[in-house]
Amino acid sequence: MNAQSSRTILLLGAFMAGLLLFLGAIFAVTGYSPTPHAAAIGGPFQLVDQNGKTFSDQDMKGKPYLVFFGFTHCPDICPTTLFEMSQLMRKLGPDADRTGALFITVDPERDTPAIVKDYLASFDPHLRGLTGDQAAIDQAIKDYRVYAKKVALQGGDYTMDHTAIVYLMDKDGQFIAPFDLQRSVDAEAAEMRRYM
Ligand SMILES: [Cu+2]
Repeated sequence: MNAQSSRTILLLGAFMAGLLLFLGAIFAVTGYSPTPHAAAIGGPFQLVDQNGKTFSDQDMKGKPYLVFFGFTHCPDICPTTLFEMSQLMRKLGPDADRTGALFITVDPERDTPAIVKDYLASFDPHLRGLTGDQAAIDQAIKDYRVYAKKVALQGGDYTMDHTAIVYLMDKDGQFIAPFDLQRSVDAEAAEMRRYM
């Protein structure tokens, strides 16, 4: 495992610990188990898709969808995750049109719509890549409680450390749960279909 993977896994662990604490706090205050909608993760956004068109959370109304934050220069976690999301979309067949999968960049400085479009050409066409101005991306990062940080590399280049959670959102854009891509694609498709 390389340094990038271990860092990403650490971030994943930190996020999950935070989420558990958050849900635990709700449980402590209310005295009963939180509904799946209790966790305030996600929110409205207005970004730009890989074709340069404005795209907002409203465009996903009526469909359950996945959200994943990453960047096109990512060496391994992002391509692997997008590949797994592509497999799920393929498995869903015609039902894929009744769901969605969003890839939101944490690196809008480099990830222009054209770059994102080029990058997504290697994946299932149901994947939509979103970028935008720094303020809009920062807001989405904050709303989804994503950790994203620029890390300088030798020679003036940089990479991004980022949370590698895949979020499952319901038809109304409410967060349901982190979506587990480490299982059979049949189990993943069955979970997606439950929320259609
Ligand atoms: Cu990545």
